[in-house]
Amino acid sequence: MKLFGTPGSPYVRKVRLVLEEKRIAYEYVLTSAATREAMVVPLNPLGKIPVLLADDGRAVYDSPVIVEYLDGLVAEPRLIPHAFDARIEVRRWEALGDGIADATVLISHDYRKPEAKRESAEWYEKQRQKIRRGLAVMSKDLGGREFCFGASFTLADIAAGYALGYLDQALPELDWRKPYPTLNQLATRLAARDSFRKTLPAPAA
Ligand SMILES: N[C@@H](CCC(=O)N[C@@H](CS)C(=O)NCC(=O)O)C(=O)O
Repeated sequence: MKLFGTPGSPYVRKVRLVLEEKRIAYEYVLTSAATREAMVVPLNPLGKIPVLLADDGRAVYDSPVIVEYLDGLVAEPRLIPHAFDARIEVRRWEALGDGIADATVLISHDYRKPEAKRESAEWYEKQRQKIRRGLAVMSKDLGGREFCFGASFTLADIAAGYALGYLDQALPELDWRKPYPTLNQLATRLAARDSFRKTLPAPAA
């Protein structure tokens, strides 16, 4: 199986975390803006990464669908519970992580534009509010527990961990750790796992 992506994409890291946790062998195919048209578009008409090319030849996207595919493909360790309520809770955590990552991607991409072409201060504040509100709910729902959902590691922890890691990398000035000490502890615990260490992107040069 092949995963198409770039180390800078938080969604690609999320999928790599799942592959590592489930110990699924894969070939990581690096894409770039220059190769995207030729490599990604034939697999995903939306032209977005990550895309997974499964061994049976099917292309799977986007990251929530890839994660579901991988969790169904290899039974253990199960990252998305079967039970309905538990499943919805874990997927809600995933949506929170993805939403925080979405707002962070928007801000960090806009930062790279020349100043005159950047979005307004109100737009930036709106994105930051989504991040802050998402963090507040993550913190409240985590409470004093070790795992984001239930008594073991699930996709909920991957979702929180990849989003918090991406915040550190893309928006270090947001300094979320002080206001959310239990999320800070969670992020520190997760960062020590092999899967997180192995997929940590190199700092920007
Ligand atoms: N919801 C998608 C988001 C994927 C996404 O936006 N990927 C970005 C890279 S971080 C991308 O490929 N952007 C190129 C584009 O939008 O054309 C997922 O979870 O996979």
